[in-house]
Order: sequence, then C-alpha cells, then structure tokens
Amino acid sequence: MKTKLFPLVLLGVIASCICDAQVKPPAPFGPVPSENQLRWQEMEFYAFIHFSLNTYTDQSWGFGNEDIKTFNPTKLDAREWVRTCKEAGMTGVIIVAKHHCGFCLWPSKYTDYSVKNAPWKNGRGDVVRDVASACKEYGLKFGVYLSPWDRNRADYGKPEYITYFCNQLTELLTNYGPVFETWFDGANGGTGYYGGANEERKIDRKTYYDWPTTYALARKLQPGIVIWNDGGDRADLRWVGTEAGFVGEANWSKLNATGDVDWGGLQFGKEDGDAWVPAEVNTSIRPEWFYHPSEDGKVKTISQLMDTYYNSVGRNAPLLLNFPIRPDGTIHPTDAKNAIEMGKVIKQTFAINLARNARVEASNIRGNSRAFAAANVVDENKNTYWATDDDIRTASLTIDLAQPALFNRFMAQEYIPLGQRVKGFTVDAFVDGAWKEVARGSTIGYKRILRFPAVKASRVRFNITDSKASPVISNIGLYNAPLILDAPIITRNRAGEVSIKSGDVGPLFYYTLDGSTPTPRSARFAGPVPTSDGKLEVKAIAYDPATGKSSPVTDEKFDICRKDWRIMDVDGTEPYAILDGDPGTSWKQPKDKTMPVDLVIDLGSEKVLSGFKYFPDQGMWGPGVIAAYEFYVSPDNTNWKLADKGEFSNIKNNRVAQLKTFSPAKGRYIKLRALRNTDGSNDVGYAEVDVITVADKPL
Ligand code: FUL
Repeated sequence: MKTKLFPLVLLGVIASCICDAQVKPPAPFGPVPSENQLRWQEMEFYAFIHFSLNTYTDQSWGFGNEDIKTFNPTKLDAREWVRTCKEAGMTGVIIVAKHHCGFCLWPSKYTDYSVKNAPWKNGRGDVVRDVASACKEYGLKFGVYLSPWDRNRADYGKPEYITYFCNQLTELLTNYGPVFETWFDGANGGTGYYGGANEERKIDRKTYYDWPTTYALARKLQPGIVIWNDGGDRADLRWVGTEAGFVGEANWSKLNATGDVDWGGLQFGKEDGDAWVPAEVNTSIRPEWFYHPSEDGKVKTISQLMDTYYNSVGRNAPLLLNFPIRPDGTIHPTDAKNAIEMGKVIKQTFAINLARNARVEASNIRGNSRAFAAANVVDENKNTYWATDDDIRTASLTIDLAQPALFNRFMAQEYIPLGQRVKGFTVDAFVDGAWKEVARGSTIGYKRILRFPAVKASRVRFNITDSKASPVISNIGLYNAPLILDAPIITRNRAGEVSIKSGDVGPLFYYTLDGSTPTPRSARFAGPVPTSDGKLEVKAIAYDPATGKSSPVTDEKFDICRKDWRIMDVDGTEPYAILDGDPGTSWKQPKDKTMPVDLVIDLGSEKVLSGFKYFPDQGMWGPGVIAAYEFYVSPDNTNWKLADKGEFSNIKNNRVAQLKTFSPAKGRYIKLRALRNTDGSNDVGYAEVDVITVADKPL
C-alpha cells in the first residue's frame, strides 16, 4: 500500500508545481516605481539638516548679504548629528548645502560666499564633507538640498546663473560619494541682494532652470538618485503641499507626467495619474526650519512626532524630519532627546508582529496557486505577495492568531512593483462571537498603518472593499503599541461643551467637574460634555486600560460660557474661531487696519470683569502677535473705561496664553486694543480671547 501511495503523492506535488508555474503573476497596473523610487520608499524615515548664515541672524530666509564672518560653529561635530539620526531610527540625512541666501556649506570653487571664507576652521572646513563621511561611518544614506533660488548671486535670473547652478550641483554630486536624493526647493520670494543690486528679480519657474538638462546631469552623476522638485518639470518625488507634517488619508503615488499640480494633487496624488510620483512629507521638529532660540519651548513632543509619523509613513509617504542646528554647531538637546525617544517608540511599537506566521485564509487566491497564497502576507518577506484572480475587486483575508491577543495598530503593504491598486478597506476583529469593524482606510500603497483603541481578539479580517485592479498585498501586521500617556488637553467650545483629547489614539479619558482628582472610576469621556453657563473646573487623565497606567492630571479652569458673545463690526463666522476654545484655530484682522486695532465683543449681558486672556495665533506667517495693549470695558459700546494697559512681555519668544488681571470693572462690552505687534507691522491676530469674571460680587 505504502509503495503504491508514494508515486501518487509525488505525482500530486509535480502536478501542483506545474499548476503553480502556469499561473502568471498579475500584470502591472498603471505606472510603477523605478528601482530608485522603490529603494527610496523603503527608507521610510530620514533627516533634514538646516544650518546656514540664517542660524546666526535668526532669520528664515537670508537676503544674500549676510556676513560670512558670523559663521563659526565651534562645537560642530557632524558625527554627533548623524549619531542622533541613527539613534532615532533614521536611514539617511539630507544636508541643506546651500539655502536661498546663497551661502555654501562646502568650499565651492565657483563662489567666495562659502565656508572657505568663514572663521570656522580658518576657512578649511567643509560641512557637506563632514556629514557625508559621518553618514558613511554610521551606515546612513546621504542627500543634498541645493536651493535653485540664490539671493547672493549677481547673475541670478540670467542664463549664466544656470551654468553656476549646474557647476555647484556637479561638485555636490561628484565629490561626496553616493547621493540618494537631491532637493530642488521651489521657493522664490523675488527680492534679494543679488551682488549689490538689492532688487526684485522674477524668473519663469517653468523654463528658467532648464530642469530636463539639470535632471539628466544629476542622473548621469548619480545613477541611484531620486530628485525632489515642487516646481518646474515633474521629478521623482512630490511635495505634499504643506510643511505641517501630513499627507492625505488617501494618498496615491501617482500624478500626471505633465501639467500643473493643484494642492489636492500634492496632498492626495492622482488616482488615475500616468506617472509614478510618490509623496515625501517634509516637516521640522520645531515650527521653523532654521534654529531660533524663541522656539526652544516649541520642540514637538513625542506624541506630536508620532502623530506626524502615522500621518506620513503610516500613509504611504516617507518622513523627512528636520533638525535646525544651533550657532555653536550642535543640535539642541531637547530636539535630540525627543527624536531619539520617537525612534524608541517606533521600535517598540513594531517589534512584535502578532500576525507573523499566523494561519491566513483568503476569499480568493490567484489560480489557487501556492505562489500567491494568503500566507505570503504574514511571512514578513517583501518579495512575496497574496494575489487574486484578475477579475476580483473585493476580497478578504481572515487571520487566525490561535490565541486572543490585544492589538491597536494594523499595517498593510501593497506589492507596489505591480502598481498601486487598493482604494478602500476595513479591518474587523472577532469579538464576543461577532465581527466588529475596528478601523477603515482608503489607499494603502507601499505602507498603511491604522491606529484604533486596543481590541482583544484571536481572529482578524482584512476586507478590501474597493480596488482599481485585482489586489496584490505583500504584508500585513498587527501590533500592540505602547500608548503615549500625555496629560490630556481639555477644551470648552463656545456652546459650553467640554472635549478631552490627547496626541495618541487609544487612551481612555476620565474626568471630574467637582474639583476632585480623576481616577479610572470617574466619569469616562465619550463625546462632548454639555456644561452649564457658569465657571467650570475640569480635571482629566488619560488612561491605558491594557497597562492600568494613567497620565498626569490636567486641571483646566474655564470662565463663563461664551455662547451669547457677539464680535462687533466683523463679517461672517470666521472671526468666531477666537471663541471656539481651540487654540489651533485663529482669526486675523483685515489687512487694511492700521494700529491701534480694536476687537470689540458684546458679552450678551452685564458682567463684573477682573481680567482677560489673550492666546496669540500660533501660525508661522504674519501671526500678528500683540505686544502692547489696552483693555476697555463699557456698559453700552459707547462710553469706554480703560481697565488695563501694558505689554505682553516676552510674547515674541514665547507665544503662550497671556493672562492679565485688573481692578473689577462692570460692563457688557469689552475692547482689546492692539497698540503694537511683535514685528512692527499692522497685522493683528488672535487664537483665543476670554475674560475673567467676578462671580456675583457687588462692586
Ligand atoms: C521651504 C524653504 O523656503 C524653507 O526655508 C525650507 O528650506 C523648506 C524645507 O523649504 O520651501
């Protein structure tokens, strides 16, 4: 019997091999990445470094006439920078070799406006070389940013400048070893020093730089390079239309090869684009790109950084995170610490894939072939994938974890060498005998990660609900991320409803309204909490049910509810952003106003006031931060009494909420008069304005 069975089994194996061999892989769908783009996409997380004469002048954009003699970073150690990047889990570094001011961090042969004439190392330093060598030493890839706009050059705007630009590019792409990426920033503000001309120069962004020739040069000198460009001709990578650190929830790695791209195209890509142009999210660890001492208190926290990570790497776009260098040549310790901590959180989060080698069943397998089996998604091999028959557009995988496991992150990857296909999916967990949806998304691309509150289940279902062609999935991951338990943020909107949130997805929030300390036995926040019109104290904690750990307590005190307030002499609803309780939204006075600029508010009824709060706009450009003020109170919007006047000291350096108190004054109308802002212009903006009332106290 045995002897007879053996040849049969063998025959079966041979037959199935033949069958496997006969099932062809899916044909590529639409545009696909080049090898360089693929290699780049897998880098996922790498650094930008901004350092120039701006660092010494506290500017964002140098004019082009800044004094080289200021450049003396006595403690510069590029190995330290790169070590920080490596510890943060980054895979490369892009150094800003020349920013818009034209100053070169390498001793270019073609200009005197470079490190060779700086006091640093007696003119013998080369920051670009130091970074390239350190990258080599630590195994990180090296890239360069070379600003096309050059405010120093007399020939900027003329054809000669293009020769100069290409000469510089040649230096950078020849003398420093392999370069993985080059960045051609499209910013151009027009005005500049331009060799002493001090004028405005306009160029035609589409034709002036002759991008086809420049790209060809870059590719000839560095065959492995990817080119980033947000203007001009289509390059290998695209900007996402914001420097705030996110790409769209739907993110197609495609655009059309020609034609202008609108903001939506940058954020979301083009579903039916004919060229592979993936997104890169670039953002700084602080609000600005260059170092400003005033931002020392504004370094992104771990939960903000992780949010950025999920909104970039978790949405199919590598993250380019910037470190501004200080005048002494070092990275500020807070920036380094937070980046390294972020790297640790990423490592911990994705250390154990609970789905690895789990049993997986698919609703359809391409030709029933083992080559395209469901198990390929849990083998953690980027070169194998699960594929379906060609006519399939919806399909599902059921993952059996054998044991119930707790998880709060889902990761999926498409096999992008065959194009980007999926346009909708859901994730279900089998809980209490029924399937429950825990997360949903639209596109996947190279990598998609979804966050959701932790769920315990032994079976998970991944449903592709819509796809442009038969789905091809290379990897699936399930993880249990440690929650980041920041003290929660408590806000109260104009209607008086209280909301509680924190940077992470998953913590539960418990709160009290009676001044007592919240615990996991207090009221659980499940949506906006209506409150009465009066003063209110809310205390809250974030809580991780899996570990039983709590965050520090946030204790927020609110004054009267602002629902009856009316902002006088303004149009539309936008001004009410300053009463919505959200410091992230703001309103600016119309441009035609000149100082002093008044904001008048009708409180709806008479109140006894003893102070006010002003939260300045946190935005980067022209926020109109009030530096000197007067505050008036009136019973009738006609007769005004000055209640307080003064300055918001240090508001330029530290844009935090300002609280001013004064002797009680009765009135129904208030007027916040801006006398001067922090930059000497007429801009006036507000994120929030509030009052302090004296409860039922007769004057
Ligand atoms: C922008 C520039 O203008 C900024 O200064 C910075 O270099 C950033 C990365 O790109 O467009």
